Parts: sequence; C-alpha cells; structure tokens
Amino acid sequence: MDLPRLWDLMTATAASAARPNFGNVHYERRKVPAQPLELYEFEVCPYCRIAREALSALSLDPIVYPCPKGGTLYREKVKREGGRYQFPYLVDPNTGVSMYESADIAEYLFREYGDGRVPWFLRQRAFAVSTSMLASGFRPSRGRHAVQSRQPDELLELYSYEGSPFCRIAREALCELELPHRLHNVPRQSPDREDFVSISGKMQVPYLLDPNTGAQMFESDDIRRYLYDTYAVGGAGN
Ligand SMILES: N[C@@H](CCC(=O)N[C@@H](CS)C(=O)NCC(=O)O)C(=O)O
Repeated sequence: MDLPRLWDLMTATAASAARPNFGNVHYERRKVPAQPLELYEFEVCPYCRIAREALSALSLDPIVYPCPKGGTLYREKVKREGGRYQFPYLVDPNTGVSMYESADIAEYLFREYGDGRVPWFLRQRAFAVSTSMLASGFRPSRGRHAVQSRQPDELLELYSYEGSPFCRIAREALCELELPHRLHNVPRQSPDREDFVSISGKMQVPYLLDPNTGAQMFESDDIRRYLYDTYAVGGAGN
C-alpha cells in the first residue's frame, strides 16, 4: 500500500472514530418517501454530517447535490430558494418542506419518517457539533473545494453508510467533483440490505454504479480514481 493511501485510510478512520458508529445502525423507519429527498451539502461540513447521519440511521436515500466551496452548480439554487448560502439544506418534495439547520433537519426526519425520537448522538447538540467538527478536522481539505468537472446525464448511485471510512473517501470525490448522486444508505440492520446485495452480489460498501458508463465497483480508492478520470476536467485522479 502506498503512503497516500495509508494516510487516507488512517485519517478517514480517525474521522469515523470521532463519531463512533453514529448513523451506522438502522433506526425504526415508519415510511419511505415516495419521491426522493434532496440534500444540498458538502462532505467536510460538520453540520452536513449531522444531517447525513440522520438520513443514514433511517436508511433514507436522498439525492445529494454537492455544494463544495467554489462550486458553481448547486450552491446558487440553495441561495435562490432558501435565501442564503448555508449548508446543509434539505428539500422534501413529498411535504413541500425545505429547511436549513442540521438539528431541525434531524428532528424533521425522525418525526416524518422515523418514530419521532431523535437518537441521543444527534439530540445532544454540543456533543454532536463538537465531535462532528473533530471528525472533519482529520480530513480538513477533502470534500471541501470544488474541482472543475463534466456533469453526467444521469445520477450516479452510491451505496454507503455514514460512519464507514471507505464510504467517506468515495463521498469526498463525488463532492469535490460536484457530481449529484442518489445516496443509498444501507447501515447495519437496514431492511434495504437484501435488495442491495441482490444488485451488487455482496454486502460491501462503498459501491458505485454509474449508469452513464455502465461502470460498477467496490473499493474506495478505485471509486475515487474512476470519478476523477471520468469526470474531472483534465482527468487525473488525485
Ligand atoms: N447552525 C447551522 C450551521 C450551518 C453552517 O454553518 N454551515 C456552514 C458550512 S459548515 C455554511 O453553510 N457555510 C457557508 C458556505 O459554505 O458557503 C446548522 O447546524 O446547520
């Protein structure tokens, strides 16, 4: 294993350890949204992590519109519709609700799609924010800044759950390249795991499907390289 890869794995694992297992286990889901939720966010943002953990714990599959710093594709929509650049920003086309504020998003998701009880690791606000900041601190430059990209015609699909260090590496690349994707959350005990395994052949995440090219792959390192080679202007995985 080369040094950059080792460093990636060490820092991504440290980030996961700062929020150990939060969002990695399924919580009761009372219903599945008929139309996908939309999440505007960027990976390194600690508040966005809180929203992603809530979605992951409920095995909800939002369309993620990455909004890294310097991004030109989806940030404007948030400003136009919500009134300011602030992330995370959730849109629920099923109820017509849209909102900022990670705590409100977590509360809304558990009320609308869960059993109404927000897990302690999201409810204890000071704890949630400080440990989420710590997690981001281990990989401060990944999933933060936009890299110029070609946009795919169809949404990419990523199977993931929030606390996996390998999934983080894949999500960072999607974020940096501003690639919108359907994020399929399959935490432990998720009722959606069976369907996932019937598609992928085995229970392993991250798993990327690109309907634009037919590519499908496990392995975070391969996913990052593939995304940069295919979509970064000028190519070149990093
Ligand atoms: N209280 C908000 C704080 C959100 C926040 O400060 N987000 C930062 C990113 S971490 C932001 O939107 N900054 C503006 C920008 O990135 O342009 C929450 O919990 O959602």
